[in-house]
Amino acid sequence: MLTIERITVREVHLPLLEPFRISSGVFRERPMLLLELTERSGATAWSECVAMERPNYTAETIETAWLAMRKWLAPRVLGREFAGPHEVAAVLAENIRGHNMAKAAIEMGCWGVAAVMQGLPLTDLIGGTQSRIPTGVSLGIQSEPSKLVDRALAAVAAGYHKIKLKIQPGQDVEYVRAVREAVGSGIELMVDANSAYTLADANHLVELDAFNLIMLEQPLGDDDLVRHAQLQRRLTTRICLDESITSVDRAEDMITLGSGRIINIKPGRVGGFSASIAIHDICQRAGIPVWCGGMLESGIGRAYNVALASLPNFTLPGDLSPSARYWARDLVTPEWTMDGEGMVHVPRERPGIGVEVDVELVESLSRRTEVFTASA
Ligand code: OSB
Ligand code: MG
Repeated sequence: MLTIERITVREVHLPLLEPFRISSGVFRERPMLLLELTERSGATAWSECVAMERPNYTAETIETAWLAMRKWLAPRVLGREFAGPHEVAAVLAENIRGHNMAKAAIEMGCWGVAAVMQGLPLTDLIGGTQSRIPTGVSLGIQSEPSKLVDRALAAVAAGYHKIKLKIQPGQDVEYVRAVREAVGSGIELMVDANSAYTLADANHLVELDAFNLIMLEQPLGDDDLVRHAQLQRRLTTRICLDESITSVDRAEDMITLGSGRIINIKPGRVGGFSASIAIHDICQRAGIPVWCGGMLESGIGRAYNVALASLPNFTLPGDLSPSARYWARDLVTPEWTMDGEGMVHVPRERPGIGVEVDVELVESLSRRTEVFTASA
């Protein structure tokens, strides 16, 4: 049985070590919502809501997520008896459309609590099979190719298994060419457009086929599977969908339509672990590789991503960079690190998410806090 009696939500802002620019805007700091869930037994777990400050990645923001949690989602869950965390997603979905990141924060927190209660590391609770995950890095758009080359060379030296370059019209082919020439042919390179192109750019995007990229992530509209299928037919480079995959059905649609050949699974975007695991399973049966994307998470959200990425069909390196890539100081101990072979270790030393939250630090950074309880 699983009964959540209290959810504490806090808003924390973490300054990024350097600005991160994608086609739809620049992130200088990471405002985030952190949840602390308390179960009837007294067991607790932290989770993170990956909604951004502005609606430039998905429609959700930290404001809408807070509202959805207060008005609809927390009341739905609090005080309710679940047989286990696998039941939570369906209860949150019933007659509440969208708000996937808000739902995911609560749903994943329930998986975290269940792991604590069962005395298991989160990876074991969900059937993880990998103990180390190859790490990738996502490099933001730079003002000139040489700056991107410097960062890419540093990433190669650091041992990352995959280098992802953010692109947008005007900062694409020549940047990618410069990086490919600098790093050589043996490095796994990919690009991510965050929906910056249209089908009218197809001839231009075909030029990327020359650089042996492992994939082109989300070139077209976030809700556009049909044109992605048309574009995929013109490219030899595999399309990977990120923003477009918001549910299990959308993953099936991608496979049916041929809109892409790889999926970036971000648990927040699809509403949590249940949907993530279902998408993983469908893709495994269909021969579609998946990998775990990132949303500039703190060490709390990263713990869930690492556990998820331990499932067997996460066969490509994840955007699971070490804490020190993003923050002067992360919110967890130990911080997330990468070993000498560019791997992040799946923690199995303790039950739950595998890292301790620095509660004093979180409290000192909290700008607002709200407690939701069953009786409230
Ligand atoms: O598209 O994957 C993306 C960050 C913010 C919003 C969207 C994306 C990203 C990243 C960051 O690529 C990956 C990371 O967390 O390291
Ligand atoms: Mg992406």
